[in-house]
Amino acid sequence: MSRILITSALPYAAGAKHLGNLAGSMLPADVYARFQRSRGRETLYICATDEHGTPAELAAAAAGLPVADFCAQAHTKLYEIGRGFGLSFDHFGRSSSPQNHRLTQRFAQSLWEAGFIEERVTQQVYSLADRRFLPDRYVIGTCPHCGYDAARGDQCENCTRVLDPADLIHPRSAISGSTEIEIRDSKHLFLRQSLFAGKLRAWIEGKRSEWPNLVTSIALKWLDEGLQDRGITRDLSWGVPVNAIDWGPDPEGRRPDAAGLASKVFYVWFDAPIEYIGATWEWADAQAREAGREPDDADWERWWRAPGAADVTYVEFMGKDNVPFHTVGFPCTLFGVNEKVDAGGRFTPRENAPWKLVDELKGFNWLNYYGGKFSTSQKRGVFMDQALDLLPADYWRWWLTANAPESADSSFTWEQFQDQINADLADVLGNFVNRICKFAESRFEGVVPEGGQPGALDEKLEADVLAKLREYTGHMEEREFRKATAALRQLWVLGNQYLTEAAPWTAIKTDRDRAAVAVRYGLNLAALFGKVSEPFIPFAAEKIADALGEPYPGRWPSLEGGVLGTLEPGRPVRAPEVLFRKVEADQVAEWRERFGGPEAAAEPA
Ligand code: B3M
Ligand code: ZN
Repeated sequence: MSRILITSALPYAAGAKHLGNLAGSMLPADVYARFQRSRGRETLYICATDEHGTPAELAAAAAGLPVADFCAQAHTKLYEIGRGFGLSFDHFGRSSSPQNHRLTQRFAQSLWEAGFIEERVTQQVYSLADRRFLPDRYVIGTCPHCGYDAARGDQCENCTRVLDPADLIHPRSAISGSTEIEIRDSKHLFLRQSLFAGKLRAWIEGKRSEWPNLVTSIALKWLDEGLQDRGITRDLSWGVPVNAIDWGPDPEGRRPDAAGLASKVFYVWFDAPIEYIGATWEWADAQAREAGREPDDADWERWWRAPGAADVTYVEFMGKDNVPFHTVGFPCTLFGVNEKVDAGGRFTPRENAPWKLVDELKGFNWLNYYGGKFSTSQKRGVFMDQALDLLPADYWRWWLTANAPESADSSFTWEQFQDQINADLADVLGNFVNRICKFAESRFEGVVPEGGQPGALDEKLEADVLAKLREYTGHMEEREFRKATAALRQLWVLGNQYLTEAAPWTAIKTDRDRAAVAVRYGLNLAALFGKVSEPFIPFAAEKIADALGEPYPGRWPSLEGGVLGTLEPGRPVRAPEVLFRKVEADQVAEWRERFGGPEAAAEPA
């Protein structure tokens, strides 16, 4: 049986995450991880904070904190919010960890020695007042196209045109406002991605039938536009330092200019995906520490390197904006450390054990808020920390996966949220579990009843449930979350229909055995619902398991049959506390007021 390695895009340490971020990466990854664990597969779900680069520096400066302290705080906060949502990370790491520093440097060194990195001199903006190079977006000035006077060096927010800092009229530093800036030469390392264009295309073409169309079409579009070599270093102080590397010669005997590269760090998009591996290393080290043994590289390498990782299926989850970096950028890094190139441009595998590339990539479109964008600056839409103050995690988890932006963008509206939560969770699932457990409590002394013979209705139920369960499981294996939640809802509906038809409350008046059969089947249905709903609504699933004396988290039922026979007669059961409360109209009115409604979304982002 294969092992499952799962990663979700690493949230930037900077700033709050809105529900769209959750819906397009961490939440579906968690749902899938819970499903695979319950199926009995050895599963590792890895995530981390992405702590380097300009966004973290800018956010730390805005908060008036040293960037390292800022990131440490942001990491803790994001981890806690994640736990609040029930995200079952096996490890939630930090891209600033020593393990990621080591790996990033080691990969760069290896790429250099294989001939895949080149040194180039580039022109960068230098601020005399700040005594530092300025990243493009730290330079502001007047847009040459529309005259907007606070355009950033990478893009004009007003007319959206992509800019170069040199295009700006009256350029100045965004840090100090100083106009004393000049263009200076700066040495940088470039990953020769263009060498891999053919190899990448063949690899992605091979994934066309497996990966969502969204993902392969984004990747192929990038390749069609021509694969550019990519600068992998930056003139910043916060990040993985370049100068700590003990460079060996490249195939032509050259070494990088160490002095010219001092005081530079790797580009955040170079080190961030490497942190998937780095965080696995962090996890293995933490495991060893807990067990009181010496860390062993084999513990994390078995997830990432052949031959140990031959039975690993690696699945990535992310929003569509991250797809190019995972289908082009990171694979180029990994191709490069797995191979070398000769003078004729031919690739040969290296002697060392190759690193694993992604097997399945699940990409998502945008979740919008009333058809407009979620916006931190405009305070439009709900952010992760706020959401948990309003309602328990399961409500959000259910709605966000049932409406996952899989084949197109989708929109959150309070009205639709209310309707769907009330219909699916309160009326269908919650009501079912409550009704059957209460009835067992009041009429069968709170135990699973004995006696009676199943008849045609019960047998039909069993067959219908099994068929639906197979369908549902298939969608889960395929990571089709909308289809999966629809099938799960239909499964719950089968339970309600059965209870209505079997009507134990009527049967008990004339035929106690008949009522006993119906209650026994009903309780077994409730236990089954708890088990198979756990990936989406883990908190409610635990309450159901507790009420029915079942282990939590449970094992996925066998698809061979016998799915309604797990609760033995005589076992004590009780009704759980209310599983889901209805979302009320006055709550919706209040939240619309507070977070914005359709009128807010109509304003430009
Ligand atoms: N932090 C971008 C984002 O949060 C980035 C993902 C990194 S995945 C290696 O959208
Ligand atoms: Zn403009």
